[in-house]
Amino acid sequence: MTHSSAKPNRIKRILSAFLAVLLLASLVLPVLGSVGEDAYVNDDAINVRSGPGASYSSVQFGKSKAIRLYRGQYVKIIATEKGPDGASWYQIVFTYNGYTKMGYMRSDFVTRIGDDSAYQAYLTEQGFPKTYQPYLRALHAASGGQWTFVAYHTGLKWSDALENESTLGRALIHGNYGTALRSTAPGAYDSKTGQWKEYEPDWYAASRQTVAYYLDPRSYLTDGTCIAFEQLSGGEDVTHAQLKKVLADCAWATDAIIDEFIKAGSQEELEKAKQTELKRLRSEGKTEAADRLEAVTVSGVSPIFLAVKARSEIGTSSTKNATGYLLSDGKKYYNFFNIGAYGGSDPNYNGILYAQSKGWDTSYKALLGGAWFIFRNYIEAGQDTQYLQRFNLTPQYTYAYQYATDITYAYQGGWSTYESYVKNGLADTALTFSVPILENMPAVTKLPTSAQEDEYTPDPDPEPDPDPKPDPDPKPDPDPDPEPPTTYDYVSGLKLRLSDSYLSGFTLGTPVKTLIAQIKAVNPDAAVTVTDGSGKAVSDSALVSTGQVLTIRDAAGTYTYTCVVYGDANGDGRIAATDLLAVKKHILGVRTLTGAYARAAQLSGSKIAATSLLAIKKHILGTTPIVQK
Ligand SMILES: [Ca+2]
Repeated sequence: MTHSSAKPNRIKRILSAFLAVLLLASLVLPVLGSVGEDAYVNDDAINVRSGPGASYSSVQFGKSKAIRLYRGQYVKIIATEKGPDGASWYQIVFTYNGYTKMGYMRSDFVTRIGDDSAYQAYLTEQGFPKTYQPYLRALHAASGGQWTFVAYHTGLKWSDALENESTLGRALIHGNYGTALRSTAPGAYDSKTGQWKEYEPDWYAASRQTVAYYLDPRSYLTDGTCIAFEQLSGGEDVTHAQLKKVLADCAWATDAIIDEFIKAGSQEELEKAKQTELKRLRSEGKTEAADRLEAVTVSGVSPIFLAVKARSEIGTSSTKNATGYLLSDGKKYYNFFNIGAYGGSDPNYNGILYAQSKGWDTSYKALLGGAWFIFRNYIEAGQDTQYLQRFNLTPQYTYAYQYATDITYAYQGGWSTYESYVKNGLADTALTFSVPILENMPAVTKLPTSAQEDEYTPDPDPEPDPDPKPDPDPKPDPDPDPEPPTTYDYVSGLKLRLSDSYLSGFTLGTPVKTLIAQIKAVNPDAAVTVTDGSGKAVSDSALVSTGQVLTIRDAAGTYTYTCVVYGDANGDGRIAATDLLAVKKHILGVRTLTGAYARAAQLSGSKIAATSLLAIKKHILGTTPIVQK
């Protein structure tokens, strides 16, 4: 008896040593540690269920947000099960905001990567660390091989970059993101009063962990957000047919103009623009500026980037910005990028006056002038991706000349560019991505959360425990069969609309006290609070506004919603000229609208563009009121 048990024990010891090594390996990056098949999600916004079927609840992030995965997301298939619907479901492990999660997805939304050893060899040759590679393989495969990833070795130490980028005041996070992402460092937070310092209205210092998450290039590699790494320079091989697709729904995009976009983005033409500019500076005696410009190496500007920018600036309808705006000097002027179009009662007209001052009296002059402006403002210093514009990891002016303090700038920019590509059938266009690599990076970075986030840990012990220890102190259930509390559907009761955690459909100009009364009419026992974006309670007489957080507590639970009033981009509950200004600033890239505020400005489809401005104008003029959908 005693002898016979010796051998299995020894095997078990060896096995557990082996498993300990496996477990250690899994601590490095749990998704990679799991045993399974490499695969990717092949479509956008796919639900992840807690069991093999659509009737199972969604897997949550932050205990409130249903996780959806997008095309190109790397997943590991660890099992296959039949659902009650007869469909086959995969049990998958994946990374979400840096956390390892597990759930089920219907098998037709998941594609196995298969044998891509040649591509893996390419990634290794590029010098991509192991922790980047699964994500890049998934994105590459999901694009049908159209997306090319090139390593950008910054030579910078991760710890130095993080130190610099998290300098207090250099990285801000909007109030919508909740306090978990804010810095509690002295100066940013007063622990005596519990007050956060507002660096700008409703903008707070981001914590070091928040900065780490957004600085980490891998955070952008789970889906189309990776467009933050799209190279804005180059693009010499973009064809007329490809660009025609980008501008397909633009009434102003004639074949001639499409060719002009391609020409205006070329290095050769931009070199000419540089010489013209040099001549002007020298003739004006601006020697210093001319000398600085002389030293600039000109690269091409991707025509796709130019086209996407133009369509977001001037929209898709026929516009005089593209067909020529006749001024009193008898000439027509053009402005495809709304350069100089701000201020006054008619910003667009100011843009035309700017075009006149630059002599843009043909469409091509305006395109080349615009491309030159974009080159100088976006690409010149080597900051030729949205990511590098936010985090200047280039050798020139490292950590300086960053385009935004918003820590999510590149993340949001990458995602919204992806959305516009998808909308225009461009997701499978040949694109080149320059992905930064830092030295001594941590295995993983995670977006901070307000509560402990549940994570999946691969089971290191495939053997079932033969002798499970009984629960040492089983607590008697005090009430074995409690009456479940009534669940109220406040959203339908109030005829509102819930999308993600955003609540909309309020009648414009509803006072907060009226909203509270309406909720109490559904359930008199509900406790209701409404706070502004910074967490301060709002007065009863305030209007229901974009960015307000509505919390309803009842016996069944706590429901938290962020309010969206369409057209109210600045969050005062009214639709007025100040909202036009907020949207304009967003479009110009001066001040990015995020969260509820961004939603409030999405008045036609999912983008914020000239059409949003027009809709707000029409509302203010009383011609077409904005619908609270
Ligand atoms: Ca407003």
